[in-house]
Amino acid sequence: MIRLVADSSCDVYTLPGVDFRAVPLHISTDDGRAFIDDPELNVGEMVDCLHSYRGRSYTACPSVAAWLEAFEGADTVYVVTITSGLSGSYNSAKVAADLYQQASPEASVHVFDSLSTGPEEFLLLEKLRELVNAGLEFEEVIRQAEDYMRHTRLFFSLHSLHNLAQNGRIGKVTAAAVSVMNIRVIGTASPEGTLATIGKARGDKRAEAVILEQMQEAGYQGGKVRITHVQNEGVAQDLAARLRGHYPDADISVAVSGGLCSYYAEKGSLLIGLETK
Ligand code: X90
Repeated sequence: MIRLVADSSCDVYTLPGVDFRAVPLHISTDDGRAFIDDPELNVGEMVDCLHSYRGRSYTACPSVAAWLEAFEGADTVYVVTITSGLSGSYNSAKVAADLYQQASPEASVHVFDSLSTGPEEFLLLEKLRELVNAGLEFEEVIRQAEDYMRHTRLFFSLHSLHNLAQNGRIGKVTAAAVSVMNIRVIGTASPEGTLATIGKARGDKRAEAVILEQMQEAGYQGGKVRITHVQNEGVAQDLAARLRGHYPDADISVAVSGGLCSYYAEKGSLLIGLETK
């Protein structure tokens, strides 16, 4: 049996048309509140609660045991993790994959380091579903998926870098650049899978324009686009509508961020995963 497994940074908990498991990351506060990023999580409530919380908060990647449990029963497993540049999730999944293969030598497990998060990871999952359902062999699925990863990108617009800075996921210089009213930080996932800022924009309209410019520069030519947002549906839909204006046949969708991405991207954010030429 073939299974796709991803950590919950992919923003979805189900993936129709394939055997799929999402393994939750965990979010917690130093006053003892804990949020598990699974289908039961009320993401909106968590975001509001943390937005007004003045103490420290943290995240934790899936344990080796949690990954192992998600692999259980499958003989071919394709795993997708959030970037190893910002999380221990990939390392944890690799340890689990080795243990699983030791216990079941006939099993095949491959772990993809997305070097990204959210909507770019989701594009990879959709591609893996397509390759698996086309009946391709294990090595061929890996080869084509790796090639696909060279043709996708992630851009984002953030209102706050507070949670990224608090958890040491960005440098002090980057962190110092924000927290000014109405300023959005526009950025991308670097080739190493870390957060790279491109610039700042005043207001969502300007942020949208910068993102559209960046997409064009990255070689966007009407391929798939996956937009996720944290309590910013209007701007996300507006961006999608503008893209559809240029590319009426493009497959573009808008969805809300899951728990992990919502925690780090924070209120008002947009994340955009896209196919490039
Ligand atoms: O605890 C953990 O292991 C999880 C750590 C995750 C840290 C980063 C999450 C980023 C979420 C923020 C904007 C996009 C940045 C993309 C850079 C690759 C989304």
